[in-house]
Amino acid sequence: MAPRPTPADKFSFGLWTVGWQGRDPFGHATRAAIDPVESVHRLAELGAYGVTFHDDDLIPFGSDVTTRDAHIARFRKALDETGLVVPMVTTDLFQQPVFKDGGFTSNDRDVRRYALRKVLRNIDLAAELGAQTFVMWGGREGAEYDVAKDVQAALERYREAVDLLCQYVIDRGYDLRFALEPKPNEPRGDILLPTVGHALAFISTLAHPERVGLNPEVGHEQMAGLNFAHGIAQALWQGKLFHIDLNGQRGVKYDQDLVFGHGDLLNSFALVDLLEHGGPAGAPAYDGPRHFDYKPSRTEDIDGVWVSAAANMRTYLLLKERAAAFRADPEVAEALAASKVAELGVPTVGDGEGYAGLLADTTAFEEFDVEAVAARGFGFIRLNQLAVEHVLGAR
Ligand SMILES: [Mn+2]
Repeated sequence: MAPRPTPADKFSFGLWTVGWQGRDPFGHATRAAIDPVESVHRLAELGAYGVTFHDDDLIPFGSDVTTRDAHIARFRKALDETGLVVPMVTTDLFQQPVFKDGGFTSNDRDVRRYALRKVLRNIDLAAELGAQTFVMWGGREGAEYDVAKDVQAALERYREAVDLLCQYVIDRGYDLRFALEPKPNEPRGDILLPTVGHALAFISTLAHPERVGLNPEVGHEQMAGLNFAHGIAQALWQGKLFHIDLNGQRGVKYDQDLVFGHGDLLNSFALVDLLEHGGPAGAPAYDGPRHFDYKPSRTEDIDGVWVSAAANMRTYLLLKERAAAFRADPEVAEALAASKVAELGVPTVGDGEGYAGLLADTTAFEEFDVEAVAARGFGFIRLNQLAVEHVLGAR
């Protein structure tokens, strides 16, 4: 008995996900292209609420104005027919050969100016379609050769670009925020802003940091060997989780873009628990779109594409159910207490106590029984086993 997705679940998909034809560096496409209008209808039937796209997913690169308008009109009609919304639009500064050394950070100034013009045009479209978030994944902003890229200058140009785009959005009065998407490598040997942490540090240097947050992707952090749920927790703590890309990845290797939960299932459980119950008093910590950025593996035919799209949503809802059961289990509550998980929420030094009070407290040091406290176990394995058993449906 699996829960059925509804628009209230706020599931969204990129056109490029279900539309991926299976082309990889070693092989040709294994599937035909899908008309974006068909994707909108199929995703709506499956229970999604939103659809997202890169400019070039919807409007073939180089289209003249009449052709561009026609593509947008057909897409709008499909949105009207299905009720699907466009919560996010993103930019393609990676596919075309002109961007082979990047868009905002290409060594070639003319390319940088062209990239900004392309993005400004796409921002107008995002605002027209009512998107609240504009995602920027700088897939080509990077290098293969250390001596060929002045990284400090590249970061300066990256900042210049984001500052200019923020100013544009502010001056136009658009209700649009930017979300940077970190990735460590692929397609470039090394990509700038490789992890959540790097991107957060970069944002703090911007002219309008309040307008810029993150769009972290499960697989991108895991490609760097990092804990995705931890990265999301820090993004939430800093008020920077503007959007999220859910998918699956099995360890430090090429970007797999598997179905959500088909990689590290336990970390996916922790992630869903965090998103759904990690706010104040168990409220959702994140209320934005649950956006899937995955690729139906090239072994799948067109039916397999829609099966995989449904699988993302079903897995999310099953994990949400399991997380709720975990939170409601009295034995879990008892194990959480024994592990002092909530005690970490208590400030280490009391209100008004300061270092003077701490220095005056002999129980904190002089009379503190180091050996007795060191001998106490935290019971984390018991707690984690309860989580595993809930994920397995054994409780
Ligand atoms: Mn990916």
